[in-house]
Amino acid sequence: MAQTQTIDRRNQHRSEKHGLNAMTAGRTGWEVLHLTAAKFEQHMAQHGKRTLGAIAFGGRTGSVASPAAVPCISVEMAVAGDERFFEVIGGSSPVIQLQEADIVGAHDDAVLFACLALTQEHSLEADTCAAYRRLFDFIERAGFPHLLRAWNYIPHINLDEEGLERYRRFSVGRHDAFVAQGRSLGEHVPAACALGTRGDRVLIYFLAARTPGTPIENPRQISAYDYPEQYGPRSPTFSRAMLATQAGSSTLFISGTASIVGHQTVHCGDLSAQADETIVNLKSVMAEASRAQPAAAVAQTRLMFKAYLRNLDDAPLIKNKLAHEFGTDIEVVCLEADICRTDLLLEIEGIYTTYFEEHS
Ligand code: 3EB
Repeated sequence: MAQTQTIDRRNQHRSEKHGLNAMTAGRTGWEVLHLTAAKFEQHMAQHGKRTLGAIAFGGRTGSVASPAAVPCISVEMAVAGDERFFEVIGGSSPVIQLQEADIVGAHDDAVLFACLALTQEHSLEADTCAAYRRLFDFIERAGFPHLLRAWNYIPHINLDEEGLERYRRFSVGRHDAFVAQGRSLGEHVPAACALGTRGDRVLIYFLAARTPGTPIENPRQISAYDYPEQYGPRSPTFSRAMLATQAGSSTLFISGTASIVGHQTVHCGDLSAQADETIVNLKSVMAEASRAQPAAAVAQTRLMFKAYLRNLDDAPLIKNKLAHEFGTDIEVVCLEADICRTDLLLEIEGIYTTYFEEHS
């Protein structure tokens, strides 16, 4: 019943968009925000105490630091139309900060943010495996064993390293870590993305929860964890999306989504057609997720995208296509990044939040 309603409902409530700030200020629970540099400063001054973490895009260093007194990671990726862009993980007070070796993080009652920056010491697969195992130990010890979403940023992602592309080496290491920690390789793998950066360190950040989310697949695509061997010796360990609910709202983390049908890249070399196919895939995942939504009345929705483009000159076209398909009140940021298949020109990830009407 709910599946056909989500998009329409959002449009119906478009005029309420500016009520979001009031909702954000008075809300409890966690949320992901996408902010400009100016808004980030303002937001941190006001809400720093209940902030779990921040990710700065456009910066020059791939370092983990806490300039804003919260766990923070900096991703070297050019941002269309701006110097910097911030992704902020907002939580509820009290926020507990944690640090273990090279991992910094923070959690509130419901959700945990953790990040690390990796200097390559051995092979990329060995380093990735060790990093993922440390991250798994970290979230498990903190009491948040259920991975919702993982972001992976990898220098020279398409570079061949002794006969195997670095993305494929990364996939091997990640896969091995799931196996080594006794984690499921199919059901309940997190939503994720894997993109190239101009930096020199592998950056990984996680959102994890005390209770499991609901993984969502895309009927138009073979599950990534079932990809055939032609895409690498170990299949990528991610789900197409993860739905996480909290009191009053649900959040759909849509994984990096590209012009793939079945397991094959389609529209090689054609940016516009790849964008259209990607949008069909985004809609397909969202429709699939709406079937798993709680059967509560929708008060408002919010949709934001990060579009990764090999060429930032394509940003206006992508923004136009997304606005045309999803409405002009969506939030879109375009970032310059290499995509993990050499024939893909773009990849788009999303966060779709549904706020439910309150019951008394
Ligand atoms: C794809 O659908 C495109 O390895 O974590 C998208 C999202 C992709 C996540 C990952 C890879 C990953 O296969 C690539």
